[in-house]
Amino acid sequence: MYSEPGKTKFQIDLRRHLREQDICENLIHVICEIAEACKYVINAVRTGDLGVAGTSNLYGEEQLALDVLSDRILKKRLIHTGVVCNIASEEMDEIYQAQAAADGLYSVAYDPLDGSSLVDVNLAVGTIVSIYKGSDLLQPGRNQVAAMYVLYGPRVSLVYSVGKGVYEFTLNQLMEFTLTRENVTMKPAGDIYSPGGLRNKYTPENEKFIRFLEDKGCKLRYSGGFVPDINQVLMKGKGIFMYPALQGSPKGKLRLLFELNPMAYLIEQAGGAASNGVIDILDIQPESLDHRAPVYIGCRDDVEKAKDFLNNKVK
Ligand code: AFP
Repeated sequence: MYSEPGKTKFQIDLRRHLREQDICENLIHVICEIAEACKYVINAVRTGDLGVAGTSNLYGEEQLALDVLSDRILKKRLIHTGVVCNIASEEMDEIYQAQAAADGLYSVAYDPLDGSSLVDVNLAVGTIVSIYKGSDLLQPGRNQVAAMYVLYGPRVSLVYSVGKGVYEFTLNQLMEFTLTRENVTMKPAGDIYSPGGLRNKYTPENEKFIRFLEDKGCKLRYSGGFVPDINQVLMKGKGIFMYPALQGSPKGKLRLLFELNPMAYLIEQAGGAASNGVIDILDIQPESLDHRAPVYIGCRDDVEKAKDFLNNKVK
C-alpha cells in the first residue's frame, strides 16, 4: 500500500497517504490545506491573545479573540483552495459562499477551535472538520465524504477518514504530519466514560446508566474538551462519551454540524457507534446550522446499553 521507496509506512506524510486512498485530487487538496491552516492555528493557540473578541457567535456565546482568529485562518485558506463551494463555521452566523458552481467542489463545516475556553488553563483543544461533496451542508452526516480533527495537545495530532478507515498523523519537528496510527479500531465495550453536563440536571435514566458504568468499574475521564475526550476514547479504543439531554435543555449542548457529525463519522469508521439515544447521529436530518443533539458516542455495546437505559429496557 505504501509505495514511497526507502520510507517505512510510518514516515508517510499526509498528502502521500491521501493519494493512497484513491480519492479525488480536489478532496486531497482541501484536506491538506486544512492541515496547513491548522499549523497557523497552533501558533495562535500558543502565543495568541486570550482575551474576548467583543463579539458573539450564532449561539449567542461570547467569542474569544482566538475563536475569531482561528476562524479567519481556516476560512481564508478554504477560499484560497479554489475547490470549496460553501463554508459553515461554528463562529459564523450563516453559510459563506466561496464559489457559486458546485460541480466537482466540496463544502466544509468546521469548529475552528473547539474548547477554546480551556486554552487559558492550558488544556488540550482542537479543530473539527466535516466535508461534503457539492454545496449542501444541511445533509445528514451519513453523506460526509471526509471528516477530520486536529488536536492541539502535548503533541499535535491529525486524525482523518475518507470512508476507508481512520488514520492518525503526528506533527514532527519539521512541521510535517506523518503517519503514526493506521486503521484505528474500537473494541466492542470499554472501561472509560466521559459524562458531560451538570449531573444535577441528569434524568433518572441517565443517572442509572452512569451508575451501571461505575458498578462495571469504568473510570471517569472528562476534560471539558470534545476533541481530546473523543480522541482518548478513539485511540484507546474503549469507552463512551456522553452529553445527554439535561433537565431544561432537551437537546443537550453539542452542535450537530460542527461537532457531532464529524466525530460520529470517525467513530463509526473505527467500528464504534454514535447515537442521540434514539437514532444514529449520522442519520439526523439537520434542521439548521445551530442544530444541537444529545450524544452517546464510543464503543458499540456501550452506546447500545445507553439506549437500553434511556428506553427503560434494562431490568
Ligand atoms: P466551547 O467550544 O464553547 O469551549 O465548548 C466546548 C464544548 O462544546 C465541547 O468541546 C465540550 O465537550 C463541551 O463544550 C463541554 O461542555 P461543559 O463545559 O458543559 O461540560
